[in-house]
Amino acid sequence: ESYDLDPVLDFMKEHYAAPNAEYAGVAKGKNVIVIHLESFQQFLIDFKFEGREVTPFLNSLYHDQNTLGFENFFHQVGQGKTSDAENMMETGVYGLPQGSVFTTLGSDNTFQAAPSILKQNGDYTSAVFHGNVGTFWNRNNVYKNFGYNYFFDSSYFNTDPDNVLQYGLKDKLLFGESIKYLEQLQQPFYTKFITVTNHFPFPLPEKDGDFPRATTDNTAVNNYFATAHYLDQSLEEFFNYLKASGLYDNSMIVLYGDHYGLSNSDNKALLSVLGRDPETWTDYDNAQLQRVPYMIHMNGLKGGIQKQYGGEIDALPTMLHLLGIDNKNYVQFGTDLLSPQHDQVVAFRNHNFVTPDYTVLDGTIYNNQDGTEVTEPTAKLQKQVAVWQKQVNRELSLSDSVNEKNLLRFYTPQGFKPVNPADYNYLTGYQ
Ligand code: GP9
Ligand code: MN
Repeated sequence: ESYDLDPVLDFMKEHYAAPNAEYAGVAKGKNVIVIHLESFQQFLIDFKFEGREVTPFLNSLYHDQNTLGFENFFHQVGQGKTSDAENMMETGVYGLPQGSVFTTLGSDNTFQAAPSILKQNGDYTSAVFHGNVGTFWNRNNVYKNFGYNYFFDSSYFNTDPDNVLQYGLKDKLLFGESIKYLEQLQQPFYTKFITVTNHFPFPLPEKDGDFPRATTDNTAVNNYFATAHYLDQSLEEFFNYLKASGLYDNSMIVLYGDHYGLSNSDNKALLSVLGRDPETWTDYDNAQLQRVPYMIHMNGLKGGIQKQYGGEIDALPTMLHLLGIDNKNYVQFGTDLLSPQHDQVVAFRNHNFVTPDYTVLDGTIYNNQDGTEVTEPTAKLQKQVAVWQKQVNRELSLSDSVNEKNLLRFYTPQGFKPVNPADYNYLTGYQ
């Protein structure tokens, strides 16, 4: 099946976007701290509920002069939810059309993921901090194929019932209790903190936060702002620690939302909070809510709000170029968001897509200027949309073949050493 590789490598050659000279290597040798914002949607940024900013800390970070804040960055997950986001963010390959690539193929497939790339280009030590059991989403096996040196799962933390909520340790405790491990890591390190408190249907005990609840007929909508506010507070506490410890000055901090928190059916109740008329709400509006934050913050970075369209698939090429590592020889389906050649066609897992000017959902074209359906597209527009759809279909099917045929066992990028998962084991904290 290695001949299946050729169309993949052809696509990589055509689709490659070179680094932006202004940003290439500006973070070289810095620690990388990735913060996974569970179920956090971009509409929460700068959003006020009953006159109060839901996420004042993230708002200030988003507008900080040392932050690249992406305004049109979309999640691209399928049924794998968090695990699809992780796969895209760390390998540059999509999740599967159905199910989760982590659970179905993650134990035995060959990956060329961020931890191993950074290990081999800068001798980075890598670790994940996550307050859920390590077997969830088959992470304990997948991370060995990613080349993570450490995986601090719930067994490393104090998971008394009062400290845990739904999928794991409350976020403030995750950040607080991870510090003793973080400080032991050899630098430069590449770390990922996966939060969980802001998870559907967003229950939060009154003692953990007094942010006002909405009063719609939908519990998830009512609670969403309180758990997002709690997550925001946990981030502020963590940043205060990073600054006090000095880690802030030699780290690049990357934050992203993994996928939507409120689904299209929840959005009906959200309208009243957003002040939108249900009569005018369409699939176009649901698609616009699929934006998630993507922020890159580093002391001294030339920041600014970024308008280019992109998604989770573009994150790894962007990060590698900032670290001075060229992704040219890697099989990654996205492009560096900062590159002049960045491809702004954003594919969703279901083959729908958005571009800066149009949103195309099951073949229906919407104009992004005013959100209206283009009922009589010109021949020129129809042709252009067909070209975009063809590329989206090609990109997703090539990614599916990489996953389903495990093609990376046949392709080792020049200079890359394949990962041996047997080199890693994640002993629990209590052994
Ligand atoms: C599970 C947590 C939530 O450990 O990451 O996963 P999700 O339900 O969002 O996929
Ligand atoms: Mn998630």
